[in-house]
Amino acid sequence: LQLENDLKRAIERQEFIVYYQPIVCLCTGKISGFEALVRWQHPTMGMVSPGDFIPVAEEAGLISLIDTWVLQTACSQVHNWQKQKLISEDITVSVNLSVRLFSNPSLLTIINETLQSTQISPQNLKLEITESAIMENSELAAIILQELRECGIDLSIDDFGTGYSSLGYLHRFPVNILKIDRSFVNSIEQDGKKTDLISTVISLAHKIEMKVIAEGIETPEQLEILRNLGCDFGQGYLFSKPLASNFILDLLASAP
Ligand code: G
Ligand code: G
Ligand code: MN
Ligand code: NA
Repeated sequence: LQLENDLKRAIERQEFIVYYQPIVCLCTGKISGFEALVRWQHPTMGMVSPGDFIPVAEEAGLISLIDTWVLQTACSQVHNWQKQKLISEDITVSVNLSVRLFSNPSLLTIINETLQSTQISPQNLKLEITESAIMENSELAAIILQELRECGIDLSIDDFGTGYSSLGYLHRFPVNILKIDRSFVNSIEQDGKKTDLISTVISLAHKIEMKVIAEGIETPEQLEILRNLGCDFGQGYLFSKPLASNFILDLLASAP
């Protein structure tokens, strides 16, 4: 309950920070975009992980507010980097959408207002939605996803493989990127079955014109396997952990 009360004041007290984790093109090795990941700098508890406070925020009905703040912050950050010519025009930012915000009737308005006020193009924004968010109300989800796609926003299925849905089902929805959950990437180099599974997922995804991002790449061996399987993009500690914006600047300065 204390945490819930603290959360209520966290936005106005400016205790949230957005970290950015690079998403790398496995063909070129170049950064293609960043995933925005929220952090909470609690005044006495220190850094609280989203894994710990997001469930509390959902319970307290605060998650849409937090997500909207992250969306706004990440879009204006990208606009700033673009304006200063620190990133090229095609670099994207991926923002996580909670089930709550996803099914909020004002979602489209929120997104459009954010694009307008931050002056970024819809092509620069990607939204990440979990399988469960889609499954919860799939008829409504299909409509919302279609509207978002019509705005020109790419849609990613986050944590793919951890839910109950299959690609055969998901491909009916207008989503165009699949993020393979890190539990499938973890120890792939010691597990031929995992490699076969990921290989099948990548082939199927490509057949239905979806791009694939592998999450949680930690070793050069994992990277090599995934690259050979034709995986399009990668994300993980091997490239970089999620970083505060000023550290992203250092990373960009030292990038090839
Ligand atoms: O960044 P981290 O490693 O701790 O993230 C833990 C979880 O929190 C992940 O599942 C991630 O999707 C989620 N998460 C991180 N940032 C956000 C956010 O801004 N909004 C929502 N809804 N979830 C987030
Ligand atoms: O659920 P979602 O994919 O949005 O969350 C991403 C989460 O994965 C964040 O908590 C982020 O900090 C974490 N993460 C990113 N890269 C790695 C990695 O290489 N290894 C591990 N174990 N976690 C990672
Ligand atoms: Mn995500
Ligand atoms: Na994920």
